[in-house]
Amino acid sequence: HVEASIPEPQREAWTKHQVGGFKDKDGFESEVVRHVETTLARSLYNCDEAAAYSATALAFRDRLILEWNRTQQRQTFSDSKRVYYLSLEFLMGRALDNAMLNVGQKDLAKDGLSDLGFRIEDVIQQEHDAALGNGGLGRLAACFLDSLASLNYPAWGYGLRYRYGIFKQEIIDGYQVEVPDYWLDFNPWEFPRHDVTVDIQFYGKVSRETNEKGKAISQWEGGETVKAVAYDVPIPGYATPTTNNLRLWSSKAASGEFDFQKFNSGDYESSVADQQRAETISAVLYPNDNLDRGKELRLKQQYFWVAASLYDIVRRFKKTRRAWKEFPDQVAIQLNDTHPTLAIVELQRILIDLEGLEWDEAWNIVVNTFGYTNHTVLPEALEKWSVPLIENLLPRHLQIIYDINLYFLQTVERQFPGDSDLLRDVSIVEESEPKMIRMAYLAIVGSHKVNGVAELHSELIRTTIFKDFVRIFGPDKFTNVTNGITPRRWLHQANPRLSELIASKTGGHGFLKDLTDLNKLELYVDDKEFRKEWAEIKYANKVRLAKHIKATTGVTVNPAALFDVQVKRIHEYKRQQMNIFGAIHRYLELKAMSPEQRQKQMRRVSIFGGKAAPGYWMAKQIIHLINSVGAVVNNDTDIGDLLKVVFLEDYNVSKAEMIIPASDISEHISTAGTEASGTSNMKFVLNGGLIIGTCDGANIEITREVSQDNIFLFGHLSEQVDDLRYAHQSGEHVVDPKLVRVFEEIEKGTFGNPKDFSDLIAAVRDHGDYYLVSDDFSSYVDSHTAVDEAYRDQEGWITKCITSVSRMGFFSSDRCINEYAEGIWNVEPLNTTQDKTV
Ligand code: T68
Repeated sequence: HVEASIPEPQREAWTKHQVGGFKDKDGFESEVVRHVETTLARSLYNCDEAAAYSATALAFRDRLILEWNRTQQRQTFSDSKRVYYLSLEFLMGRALDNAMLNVGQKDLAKDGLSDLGFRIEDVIQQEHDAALGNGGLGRLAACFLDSLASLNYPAWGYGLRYRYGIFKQEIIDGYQVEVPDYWLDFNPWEFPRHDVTVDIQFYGKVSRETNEKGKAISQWEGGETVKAVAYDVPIPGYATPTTNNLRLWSSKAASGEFDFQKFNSGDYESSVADQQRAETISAVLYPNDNLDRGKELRLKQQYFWVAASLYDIVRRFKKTRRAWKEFPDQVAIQLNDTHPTLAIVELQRILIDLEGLEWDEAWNIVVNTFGYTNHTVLPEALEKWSVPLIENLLPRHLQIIYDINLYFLQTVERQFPGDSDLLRDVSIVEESEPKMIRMAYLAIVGSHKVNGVAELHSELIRTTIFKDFVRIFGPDKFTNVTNGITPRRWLHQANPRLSELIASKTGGHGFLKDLTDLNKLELYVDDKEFRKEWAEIKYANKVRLAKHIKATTGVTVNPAALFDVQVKRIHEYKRQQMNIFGAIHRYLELKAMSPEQRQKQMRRVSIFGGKAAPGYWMAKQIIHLINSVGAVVNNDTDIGDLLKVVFLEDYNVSKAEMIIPASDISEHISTAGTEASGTSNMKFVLNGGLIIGTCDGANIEITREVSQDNIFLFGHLSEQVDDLRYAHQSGEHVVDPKLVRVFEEIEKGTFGNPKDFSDLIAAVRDHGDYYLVSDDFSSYVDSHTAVDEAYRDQEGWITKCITSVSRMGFFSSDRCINEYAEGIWNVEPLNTTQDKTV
């Protein structure tokens, strides 16, 4: 605020006292001790690892916020265009390790902590994950923030500050149990901004008045008001002073207090009810991925977050005193899926109702400001909101949506006269009972670019779910930006030894800024010493995971066995059921062998992890089946360590950082055409694991980069899916004989009560096998045989791994962010004068 800035004569006193943060190990130690003794009110007599974590985090936070301040000043003075990334989910994971690495002071902190009596690894482990997301979509947003800062783009993230992130998963008697994730007890990474608040309105009614100039003005009045309070999280770039901002909104009662009159008259409950109702808005993350449930509270969350963010963005723009038509030259807003689509309507409302612009001028600004990223073609995940629900909660917005639709359909009618089928098909309003608003259509109409997240996916949206819009708007509005991952977290942080080995061969850590530098590794693919170290690192990572498996499940696994990993949300389309059926098949084959034959087989550990949405019955059955199979197989003395099946509880970002570097083969086996991209596939390959997968999502582009020889592809293609489904429905569905054998074994009770798994079997055998598990089963099993054969040749395997890693440069989220910046946002990085070197 200009009003709050210090007058010229007093500024000297400020600059004299400017704080600098710690510079060396000594300075770091003194900051840690100061925080332990003052901020935490403890001493060297009661400083445990948790306190050491808190003090270390606070010391780094102080550093970050100084850079944050400077970055914000630089960005304001430069007056350049900013990017705003609106995402209902940010799956950040832990912050301390990342902050230490990005500012280049992990070694210093390691030595400092050791002087003070702590091991840095133990201190890092104390941190609770920030788990404000479900899966891929939320983690992508987190990788994007890292890249935006690392590439010096002026960018902010906007999200919700959930009090409860994704639930913690416990496995009890083989079943998933959900436990609340209260993560805010101590969170040093956020700065509450109690002075940055926005009043958000809900319900009420719209009145229309005519002003002096005879123009009709709509006013949204009455209803209830909730306060949005900003919490800022600094996002440090890697090896750059740029520290961007993630602003998360928290809801509070507008009065901030409960009603004392009600309270004093003994009506305690209703006196706190208003307050609680307001705070409910940002209380909890919805735990569904790729499913839309249409709950009112979810719509409230969406509007609350979008309205607060837009108010903030518009306030910042207005300070520049530019003309409205320059808004899209100053502001790019990216919609992470349709969850923030109301932002389109809200900006149009601000411009026409509050700022007095004409509809067309306002709409032009809106369309040029927004870009929309689609993350799914699954029909059950495409958001729709019922008209009565919107009408009640946001009456003015519904009117504006109808007007947007009217003008849109008028242009379609002019372009394709008399095509009433087309008008019905592309209408933002679905003529159902009740009527529904199709949010993806609204997002398309209100954005200048629409992108998918991998080539196949972008092609599918152009040719299937959005094909009519390609006819209307032309092909240029639709584009592809293949997803990427940040190599800072997913290589340097998760796999420090591999990162150092790569640095020793590629001439330093440059690959962490330009991942295509990895191609230099291909020169060393035959280097004996290098290969030996490579194998040792993988083995050490497997030993670490084996210890974790022992500690958390009690199962002993042999680190020399092939580790086969599938970790991701449990979903029928991702086909964990096919994986566990495959493991049963393997078990049956082993059981049928003579002991001599058996001893010639490859040893395997099948590792699963992932959460099921609490209301997703089939996903929960899959978890139960995996655990039930494990209970039998892991205790079968005929089998020994030829096969182990384990389910790792509570898969999250920090567990991923341990699991991914320990994988030999990982599974990305969705029904072709259903997984928009996948991003863990990239993480596994980058960490020297191979993948088995279908021709789906980014698997296809990974194949293009690493070549067919270094990936295990199987199964039907997306072009074949419709025909196969049609055949299942019309004719007899013949289940693959190997799968029939698996079902028989389950039904015999080998893995516990068969009733527990009957729906899983019925889905394939009796209900049309929508996800084509049977159609792909035999090629899946064959592909696993090929994996075994390839792994038997250890030298050949290592060659495949090194070659693959060297070709993964394309999958950096830096490449991805540069594509958005150039093709969608039209923004440039900001020059930071003194680029730090790490
Ligand atoms: C994922 N989507 C895609 N959705 O499934 C994955 N959905 O293929 C892709 O790689 C990733 O996005 C990034 O593009 C999700 O993760 C959700 O989590 C979600 C959450 C709420 C509602 C709908």
